[in-house]
Amino acid sequence: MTSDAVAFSEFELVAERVRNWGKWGESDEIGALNYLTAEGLASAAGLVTEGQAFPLSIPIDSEGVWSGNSMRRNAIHQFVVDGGDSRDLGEQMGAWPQAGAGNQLFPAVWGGRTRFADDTIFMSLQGSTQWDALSHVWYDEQMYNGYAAATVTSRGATRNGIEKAVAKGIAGRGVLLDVARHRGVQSLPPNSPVFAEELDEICAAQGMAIRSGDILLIRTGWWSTFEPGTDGSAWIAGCPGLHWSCADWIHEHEIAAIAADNLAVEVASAEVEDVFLPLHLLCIREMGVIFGEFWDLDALASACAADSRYDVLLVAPPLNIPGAVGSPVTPIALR
Ligand code: UVW
Repeated sequence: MTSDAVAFSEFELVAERVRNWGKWGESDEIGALNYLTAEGLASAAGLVTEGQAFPLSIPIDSEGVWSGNSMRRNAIHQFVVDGGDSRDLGEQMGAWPQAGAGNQLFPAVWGGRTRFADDTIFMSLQGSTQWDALSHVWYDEQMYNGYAAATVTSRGATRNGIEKAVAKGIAGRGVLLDVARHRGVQSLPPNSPVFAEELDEICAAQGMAIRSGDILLIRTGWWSTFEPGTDGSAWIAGCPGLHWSCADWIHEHEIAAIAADNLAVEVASAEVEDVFLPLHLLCIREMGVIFGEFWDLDALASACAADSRYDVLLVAPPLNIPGAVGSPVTPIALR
């Protein structure tokens, strides 16, 4: 935390101002996704005029940013049936004395011509291109809409789980705000904050008016600075992004969700006394605005800059993992 960190009491004033608890009913569990409407989606579908599709996900593999991190791990991807197995596993399995009824599949299938491969993955749900669920963060034992933190149990989140966002369906108008291009840099420098005034400047420069229900795509350029072999810890600690004071701007514009090409959407350096990731708390806990992290926005940004059109149809469904506090996603921007 920097020495000029503001007092928690100042943060609390903002928190009270932007809190959306009860706005969509006492039992609401999707927060600002309520801003996504049928009209908004139909209108966003009209943005698909060029026939271009941009997948916005980073690779899920062992070369990610979490090397040396004890909380999150890079993905472990392993094969259950591979190409060598597909040649002679049937014969070998048939010879195994411990082959049970389930394993009889192998000799049965391998007796014919059909072959297949199968694989499995072990990964941190927060470790790659993802959505944070509304149950991902909290303070003072309460999360979005006043639910008790204790409802996030070792069996999963019984409130605000990612499956609630799945049921809503995350699709609508995505608006790219290209901060890096606006500043004329490949990437913002480490720990560079983005303030609301700059968001307004970018909207004006890009000719964009933000509407209720928009999903913001914030490009800092930070993802483009990561390569396999990069010191993940330094990369994580240096993440530039939105300053927590953007909370009022996000609230006033009725943003449905925010995704960025960095670790945390917000700048990594804490600037509020006793609070780690203050914008997470203001958006996810107070407003019910979910965050998307590690989104690769570079190819989309080039296409948007080429024809000066920065809005897209965004389709970004989380995986249907009941009780999960986040989910991997391969978002698609269509234009
Ligand atoms: C934390 O690091 C707590 O959250 P996120 O992965 O959303 O940045």
